[in-house]
Amino acid sequence: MKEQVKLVFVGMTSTGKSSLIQRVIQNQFTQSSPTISVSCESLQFKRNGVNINLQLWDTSGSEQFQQLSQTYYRSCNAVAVVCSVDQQDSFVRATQLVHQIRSMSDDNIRIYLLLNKIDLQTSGIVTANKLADAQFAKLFKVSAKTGENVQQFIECVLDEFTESLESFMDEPSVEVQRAKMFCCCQGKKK
Ligand SMILES: Nc1nc2c(ncn2[C@@H]2O[C@H](COP(=O)(O)OP(=O)(O)OP(=O)(O)O)[C@@H](O)[C@H]2O)c(=O)[nH]1
Ligand SMILES: [Mg+2]
Repeated sequence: MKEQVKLVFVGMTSTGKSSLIQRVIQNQFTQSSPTISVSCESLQFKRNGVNINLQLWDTSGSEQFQQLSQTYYRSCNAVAVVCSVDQQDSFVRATQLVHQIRSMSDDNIRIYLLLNKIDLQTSGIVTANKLADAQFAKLFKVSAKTGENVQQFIECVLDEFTESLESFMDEPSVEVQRAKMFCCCQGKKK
């Protein structure tokens, strides 16, 4: 059995979305240029006997591609909303994005807040904590440059996906419930 996890990175331009994806895929940090349009990379994992294809979708933070980005987070399992410690505007943008994602996506979508570039300074942490609390989103303080907490974030996405899959499996399907009802009626007739 192969499951697909679609994780989309959104956030203001220059917050480090492409650099974070590069850290996950290649475990390196090199200068990147602004993303044009959308791109996707994928990685294979195995969790509790389930093969998982993790797709990492990179979107552009620039205005001209906003419409396009929306079409990607409409159909994904999880979104990483990226802010940067040195860009105050990125917190405002992150709040707008969380609202937009919630209004346009499935209720089951997981929203994570990533505070990137923590190698530079720690000044954005208080704002990011407040934002995460207000939006009920899990916060990861990360650095694409040093790699700090990046793997932990990916592990969390995979773990939460696996847990949701297991709880879904535990729920009796409509067919099973119907079958139970049917058996019950049969029993009473006898
Ligand atoms: N110090 C530091 N710089 C970073 C980090 N992550 C990214 N950068 C730098 O920030 C700049 C923007 O990074 P990108 O990854 O291109 O940002 P982006 O969010 O993909 O930007 P768009 O594609 O325009 O939306 C680049 O100069 C990166 O080298 C980090 O963790 N620490
Ligand atoms: Mg980019």
